[in-house]
Amino acid sequence: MGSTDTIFALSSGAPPAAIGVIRISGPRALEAAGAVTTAPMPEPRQARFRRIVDPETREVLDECVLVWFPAAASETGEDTVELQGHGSRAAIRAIEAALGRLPAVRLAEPGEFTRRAFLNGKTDLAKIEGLADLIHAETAQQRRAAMAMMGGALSRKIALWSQRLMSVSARVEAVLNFSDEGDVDEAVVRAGVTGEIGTVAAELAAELAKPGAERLRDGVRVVIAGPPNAGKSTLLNALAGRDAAIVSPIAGTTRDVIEVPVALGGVPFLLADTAGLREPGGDEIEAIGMDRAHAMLAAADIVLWLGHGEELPYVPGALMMVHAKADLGARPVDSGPFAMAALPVSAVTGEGMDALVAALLAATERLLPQPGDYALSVRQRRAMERARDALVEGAKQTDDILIAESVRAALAALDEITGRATTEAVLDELFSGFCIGK
Ligand SMILES: Nc1nc2c(ncn2[C@@H]2O[C@H](COP(=O)(O)OP(=O)(O)OP(=O)(O)O)[C@@H](O)[C@H]2O)c(=O)[nH]1
Ligand SMILES: [Mg+2]
Repeated sequence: MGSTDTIFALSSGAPPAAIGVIRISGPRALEAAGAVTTAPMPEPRQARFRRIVDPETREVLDECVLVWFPAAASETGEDTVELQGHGSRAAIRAIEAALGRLPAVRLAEPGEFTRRAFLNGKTDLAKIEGLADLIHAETAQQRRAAMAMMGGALSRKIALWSQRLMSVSARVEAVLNFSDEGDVDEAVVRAGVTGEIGTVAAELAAELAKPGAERLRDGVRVVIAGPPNAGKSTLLNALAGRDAAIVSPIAGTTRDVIEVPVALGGVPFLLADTAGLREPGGDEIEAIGMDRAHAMLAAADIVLWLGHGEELPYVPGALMMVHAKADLGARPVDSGPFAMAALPVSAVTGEGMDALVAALLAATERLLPQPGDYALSVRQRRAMERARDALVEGAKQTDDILIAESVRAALAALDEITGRATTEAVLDELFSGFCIGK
């Protein structure tokens, strides 16, 4: 499977659909498109109506709008043709079979179009990760962060850090090469170099301290907990907008953890309903359910506690006291170390629900990237950590050779983020997560 193969794939969504776009990319893209259509190729980037035919039988398989993009200005950096036909399963299967019979033309592997764009210098890995996130974005917040990454916000910062480190490198080399000639004041250069290395290390550390992409991708973990019958499942259902959990007047209804992803105010949340917590004494299943509830509390970003303060177990995450069933009347104010105003909420009348959602959104501010900012993926974070560590080490060194070595290591780690330095294995891993046709 040489990279000079011409590849094709359905790039639009799964058929049946109103339209189905088959993309062909590679040195034989024009030839292949010509073989399965009737009239000559239109001018580049001009949309023209064409019939798609079987090259052997000349049977008409579909009708389409054909556009071709010459290599210099195409997305993949190769000649690319788009056949924008109908999203018919049978038509697409027939067209794909016809294309697949042409010599040196084959079905694309997952992410292969994007991989070619990367290899042809059309984009970098950070932008590609942004693109992948955009495709999978389900909430407004995810979309904004993905757009920032895809638009090159991180790539630009990496480029600036790299430039500064390269200039540091040049200064260190100058000391190394010309120190015996007496025209370089070694001490001054070395102090400047150490200062700049420390500054970049601090900037990388600040970047790493920002919220990562995990919560943006998986949702902020909100655990609803409290004593049995407090109204936890009813509250989960009200927030989720559907009857995800069973509700009943019987204390001990919920046994297992019920997780529901939901977008509130454009922010992704993963809500979890848990078994009511009370003194042991119930059956074995209830005991297991309570163990699970405790495990969820330990991993929660935010806990909605529907009981009194005195009943509250230790929670490491943010805590919000909720006075559920507020329609049934006020409740006595908590006393003691956990005294904290409880938000009155009724899942039945809707009272306090808007305030609860607003409080949840406010609590996510330190957990999610700021609107318009990107979030680092685990891969990007690891590389950036290595760059920071190398610089922290470098700033401690007095030997010029070791300083130069640290800066080189940091530069190499930063290059991994954009893919200037990367391995086949990293690319395979990254692109395997893409769909065919992307
Ligand atoms: N009036 C009123 N009743 C409510 C409200 N929320 C829940 N209830 C009722 O309280 C009872 C218990 O509700 P659930 O949501 O099952 O309570 P839970 O905390 O999940 O209970 P367990 O799963 O047993 O721990 C049900 O009969 C609900 O209809 C509310 O806001 N107002
Ligand atoms: Mg319940």
